[in-house]
Amino acid sequence: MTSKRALITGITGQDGQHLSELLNEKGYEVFGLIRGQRNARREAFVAEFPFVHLVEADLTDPSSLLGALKTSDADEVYNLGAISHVGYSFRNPQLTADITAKGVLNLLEAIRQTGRAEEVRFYQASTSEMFGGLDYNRPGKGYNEMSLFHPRSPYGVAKLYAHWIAKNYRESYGMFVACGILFNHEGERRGVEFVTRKITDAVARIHHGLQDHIELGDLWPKRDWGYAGDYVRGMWQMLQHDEADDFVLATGETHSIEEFLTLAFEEIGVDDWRPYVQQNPEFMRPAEVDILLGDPTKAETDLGWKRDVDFPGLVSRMVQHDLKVTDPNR
Ligand code: NAP
Ligand code: F7E
Repeated sequence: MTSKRALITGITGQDGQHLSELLNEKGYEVFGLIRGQRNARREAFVAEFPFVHLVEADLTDPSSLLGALKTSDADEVYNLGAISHVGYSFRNPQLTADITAKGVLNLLEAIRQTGRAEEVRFYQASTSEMFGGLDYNRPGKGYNEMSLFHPRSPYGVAKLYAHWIAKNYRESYGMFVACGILFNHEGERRGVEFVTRKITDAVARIHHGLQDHIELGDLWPKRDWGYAGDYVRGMWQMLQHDEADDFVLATGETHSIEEFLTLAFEEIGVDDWRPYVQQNPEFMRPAEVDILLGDPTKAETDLGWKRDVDFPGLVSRMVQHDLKVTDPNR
């Protein structure tokens, strides 16, 4: 057990919830940054995570960040807050730049202003979206920490700024800054605006007779999909490492949305998903990331990180969870 204190931005999001749970189990005093004068997720969050101290702040408001850092007096800061939806970032590019890119600068500067920059360990949530899916780096082998970047969305571009400013503060001010370059990770806490949860939620509702089809965008893109619970463990491991560094977390496998649909519908005994799926251009993007495949060798070797949940296991647990929460008889 530890007596450490951690501050998490993005506490109400998928990873913030998993990380709160993990750090609480490890004995941390957990502080979570919550934004908005009446955050719609606050009540449910407090009910599920009563041990988290919520502090009001916003990544776009520097003085509120300084206040949150002072209140929490954190040893470890996990910056998970962001506009994280790629499609939304095309429709809100400036907001995405303000929060996902400049918000990180605001937070790093606020840490410097506390005078504890050399004591605080900082985690930046970088992403495989920085690679952009153009397979000219290491064809067939998967992206690693040395691969070239070519972001294909306002989200990816904002995250690339965030990644480099975080590295710059590591190099310039001797701060312990770790950047986790995480490939897609999903689970029961994933928002329904993301394709995996949208599918598992719809499959469950179709099974219960609550809806008859699902509308999706492109079905051919491939992603390296893991389980969020495994990935937040990697975030924590990065901050316990003796050196601040960058690490890819991925499964080393890539699967199309069609493969995800196949497994999800099989879970409710449906062999052919096609009659239930309609394509809608509304869910297509101006530029698509065709394929993402990651190589987690460095994290496995240097951190001893290992993922436990495989692709069929991930789809199954998500569908089973959604069958329960959408059951009209429960
Ligand atoms: P998520 O579920 O979308 O959560 C995003 C969080 O950011 C929410 O708690 C949201 O709070 C918060 N937020 C948004 N704007 C904010 C602002 N102005 N100030 C403070 N907080 C703000 O994302 P996630 O899947 O947990 O991902 C966590 C982080 O990892 C994100 O930075 C994401 O970009 C990155 N990432 C995710 C993946 C993945 O596959 N999940 C992969 C690589 C990297 P509200 O409740 O107020 O909206
Ligand atoms: O899309 C396609 C879509 O929105 C996956 C974020 O966590 O992971 C996530 O970004 C794929 C894309 O995730 C729909 O075009 C088809 O090819 O679930 P997604 P994402 O864009 O990969 C990365 C690593 C992050 O860092 C991000 O924060 O699915 N797709 N039809 C659809 N996607 C959505 N959302 N909705 C559809 O109806």
